[in-house]
Amino acid sequence: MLADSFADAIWKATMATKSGVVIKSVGGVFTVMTENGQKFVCFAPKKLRYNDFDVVVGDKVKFDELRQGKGVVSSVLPRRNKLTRPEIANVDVCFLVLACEPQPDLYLCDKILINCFQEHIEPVIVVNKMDLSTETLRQIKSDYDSIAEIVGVSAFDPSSINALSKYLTNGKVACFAGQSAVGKTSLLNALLPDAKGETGGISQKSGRGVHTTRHISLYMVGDGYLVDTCGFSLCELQGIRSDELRLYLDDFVNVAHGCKYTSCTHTVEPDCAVRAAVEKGKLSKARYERYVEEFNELREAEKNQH
Ligand SMILES: Nc1nc2c(ncn2[C@@H]2O[C@H](COP(=O)(O)OP(=O)(O)O)[C@@H](O)[C@H]2O)c(=O)[nH]1
Ligand SMILES: [Mg+2]
Ligand SMILES: [Zn+2]
Repeated sequence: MLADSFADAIWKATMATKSGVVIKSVGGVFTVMTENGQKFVCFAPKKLRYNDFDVVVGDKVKFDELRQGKGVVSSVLPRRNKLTRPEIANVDVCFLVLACEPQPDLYLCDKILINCFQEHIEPVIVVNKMDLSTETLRQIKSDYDSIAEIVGVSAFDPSSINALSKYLTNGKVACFAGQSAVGKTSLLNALLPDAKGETGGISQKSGRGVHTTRHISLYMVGDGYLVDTCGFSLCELQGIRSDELRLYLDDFVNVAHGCKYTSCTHTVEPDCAVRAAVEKGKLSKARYERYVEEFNELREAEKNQH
């Protein structure tokens, strides 16, 4: 209920309740798209917008329709997840972009995969710039084949981009993440000719990421939505303790039941099944080494906090 007055009650009784996805948010005005593609300009009453429940892009909401394409948000449905940079809810898929140049930063790649796992986001590793070299795709496949789906594309080859469209179904929301200059904006522009972002990685004018000054929006692509800003918060590990890092590596979890200790961190403990699998070549040695480095980094940071 929005208001208690009699006039409001009558007014409310004449409205239709609809549901949709918030595709844009500017200064408390939300654009909500319904399943059949209709857009409504909505506002949300203050009491809905408390704490974490402030309405954000990606939220699935119910709203009461007013006249002329306007509406009032009446409830926000439970979220699958919420990213902070950019602020966006209910991300289903992350296109983790890599390329032959700049050289892949696999530490970053692992961090993004860990965050995806934690946030219940399906990662898809996208090896871009296949027009320059196919070697990176081969390497990434040997390291990550069992961990995520991997597709090779070139932002300059529209037919290869179609491989990404198949993840944009059933209203799923996808975002891009990855290091600078791998071609995230180029891929976005190839998929979304209307939402021209600036390519080249760093804005010439401000020297900062070009996306920081823009409002984020969702764009309908096929049957799903694409976020027009990269998922920066997926690039940093936040709130993960060193001793739980192991739980976010799917391929490690699969063999860890064989470790002598259930709390095994796979670093120094005896009878460790993960280390044994690495030695036998069943788990990627390089990925294991990155894990140990990440583990030690988190441990150091924890020590310094105390
Ligand atoms: N050869 C080649 N160059 C690309 C491709 N995609 C992007 N680039 C170039 O890589 C540079 C960085 O691209 P950009 O989209 O700005 O990367 P971002 O920093 O990840 O957003 C630009 O000069 C692009 O033209 C590709 O598929 N092939
Ligand atoms: Mg960019
Ligand atoms: Zn172990």
